[in-house]
Amino acid sequence: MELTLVDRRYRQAREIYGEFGIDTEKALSELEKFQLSIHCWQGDDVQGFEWQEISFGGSGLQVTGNYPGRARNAAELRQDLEKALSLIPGRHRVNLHSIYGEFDRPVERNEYEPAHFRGWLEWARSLNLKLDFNATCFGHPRAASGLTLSNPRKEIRKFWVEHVKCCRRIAAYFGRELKSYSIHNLWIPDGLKDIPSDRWLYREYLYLSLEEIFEQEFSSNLLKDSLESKLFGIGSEAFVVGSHEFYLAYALKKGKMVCLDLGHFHPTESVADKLSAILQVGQEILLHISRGIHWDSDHVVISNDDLDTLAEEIVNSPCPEKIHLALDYFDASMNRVGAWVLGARSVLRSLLRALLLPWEAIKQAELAGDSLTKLSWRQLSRDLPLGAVWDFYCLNHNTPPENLWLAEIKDYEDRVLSQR
Ligand code: RNT
Ligand code: ZN
Repeated sequence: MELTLVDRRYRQAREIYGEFGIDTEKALSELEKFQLSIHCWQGDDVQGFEWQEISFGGSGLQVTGNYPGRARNAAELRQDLEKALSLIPGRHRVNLHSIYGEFDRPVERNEYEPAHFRGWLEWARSLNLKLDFNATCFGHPRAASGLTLSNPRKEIRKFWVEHVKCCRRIAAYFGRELKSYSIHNLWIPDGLKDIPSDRWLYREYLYLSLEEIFEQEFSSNLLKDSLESKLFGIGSEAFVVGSHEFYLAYALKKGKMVCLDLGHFHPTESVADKLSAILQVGQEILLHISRGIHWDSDHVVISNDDLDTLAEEIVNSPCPEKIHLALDYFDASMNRVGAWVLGARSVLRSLLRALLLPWEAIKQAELAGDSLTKLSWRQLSRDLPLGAVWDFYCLNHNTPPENLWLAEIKDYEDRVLSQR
């Protein structure tokens, strides 16, 4: 599509939205404010660069597919991330897991240090990117039982406590060096496949482990902690130690964030609905934007009602700066770089859609008790030319409009990925 056509379509769209009292220019400048934290682990199927292969047994995670071209080292992963970022409009963040350190000899997870992440730091600095971070309490022989921070065996708990402590220090190092807080998110696979006989025991161990982990305090300019719950996982079907209630209670009392993963709740539960509930009291929230299908929580994000409703809640929040957005999915059955682009662009497009809804009319109708009018406005808004505004935004950020990014991914696949 030529630039002039995108321009013309936009001008027409601006006029159409204008007739409904919607200011597209304002929506476009609002959209600039949203940053996504792009998860590095989509690029290599959550393998990382440790000397031993990651094994998912007991980990609660499973990656399926064997599409060719996955990144095999840090240089390839960074190259792929750069490609993806060049197709996503706006300035975003990158989210690392600890297994993506660069190690020149075998280093155990309780010995990870900032030095192992210097390569990432320098790369981020050169591109003016900020980094977020995650401890990796899975895919390791000491996690094979599926119990880490809540393991009844003291030496195993100690190992994982030390690991998470190292990871918080690394996140704070990113925060300090890049002059922006780094979010450290903690998800653990802990749970039981079958009916627990002593739920209290595991939860008390997890509580005590967290107390030890958070003993070291950091300024929130450097580090923000978040805790991610799950309803169930593979191997933890009957019981999850770090449930939503567990972490929500902990986070509220201790001034931490909860991380809400869109794939981690019962399908009829709405994460969108939780934002305004938690933020009445809670300080901040991290979102793991994902797409759950049946038991799997990590499908590539595309626009659907869940995402659209989430975006509506975010743009309508009086405190959107308290809601941190991160992607979280992994699919090894398709071009992995394209999967990043598709997910990130879908989130941004849903945010734009939400910014362009006729909120005044909708809210007025609701307050007047006129449900029919409220719903009719929503229905009508489906026919507004969102795509024209989105394409204009993309081009203004030197990224391709919606019908052209896929060709760039195919070209990258031919030139780079298929050579691996
Ligand atoms: C797992 C959690 C967690 C992971 C990443 C790799 O169910 O969603 O966030 O996806 O840490
Ligand atoms: Zn997650």
